Amino acid sequence: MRFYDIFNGDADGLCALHQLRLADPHEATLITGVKRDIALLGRVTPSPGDELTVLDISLDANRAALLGALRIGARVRYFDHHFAGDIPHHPLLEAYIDPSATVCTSLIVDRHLQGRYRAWAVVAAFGDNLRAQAYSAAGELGLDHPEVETLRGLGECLNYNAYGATLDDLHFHPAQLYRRMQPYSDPLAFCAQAPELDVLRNASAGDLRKALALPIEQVGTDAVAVFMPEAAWSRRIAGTFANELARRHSDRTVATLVRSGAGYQVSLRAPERGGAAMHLLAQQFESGNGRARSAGIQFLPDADVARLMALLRHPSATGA
Ligand SMILES: [Mn+2]
Repeated sequence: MRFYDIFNGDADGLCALHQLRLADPHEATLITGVKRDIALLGRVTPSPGDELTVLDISLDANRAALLGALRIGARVRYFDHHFAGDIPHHPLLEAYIDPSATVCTSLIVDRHLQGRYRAWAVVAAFGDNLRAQAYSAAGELGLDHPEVETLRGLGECLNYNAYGATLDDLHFHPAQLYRRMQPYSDPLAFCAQAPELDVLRNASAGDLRKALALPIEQVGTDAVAVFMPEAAWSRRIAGTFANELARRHSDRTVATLVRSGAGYQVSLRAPERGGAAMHLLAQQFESGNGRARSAGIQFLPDADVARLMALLRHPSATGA
């Protein structure tokens, strides 16, 4: 019998797995990748009796592989907050799925573990840009302000590291970061001892400086868009940059568009004060997906840019 830990390579995926494995240590084959690489379950060829733990990747996007694994007789534990569609009923499937906008996968795991490693869930919530939830969960831990800000920095660095078209764009393979985190039940101890964090902090600050120098386009009165060049730094910072723009333009929808061949990779953020559901907007395009506050389009062909701009101008017209 083998264990497979299959997880999104961002802060949320890493911290979800880390909490579960602190509670229930098992040597496992790690399957992960860049944040946008969500078709991870299909990379495993399970045998009967194998145990698969799947974290922070849409069930809907992995449905065929999931059904295949269950059919073979593998046991699957599935924690996620992305769009799932119908959740299959199967005696070998244990699913903890909550797509509400106020949770991330690590907070679902935290609930499951009754808060045992909550500080890591706080790190993940910051990484997924759920600041209100992160501060509220941190409040229950009795940490002082600088400690909470350290957790925020860690979450943002881990999240930043996962953005890229391929693993070559990243500073660290997410599995390598997970291995570095593994000995630490306390993220503050990890922060004090991990040189990787200095690398990520400096790199993200440098990438963000370049992004903030780009022109911001006003799209009607309700949205802003930034077009970014085809470069590894753009691909790495686009998500963090979109979060930063959303804070600076809290009443607007935000779009970052990174040039990618004959089109763009798009990140979308809802106005902080609430507004249209970004996943419904993204789903107007073939490769769009995500959540209400944060969504993306993997590849937007040049021919579709005008249509996206029109939808950003009048988001309610999409039913979003
Ligand atoms: Mn997540």
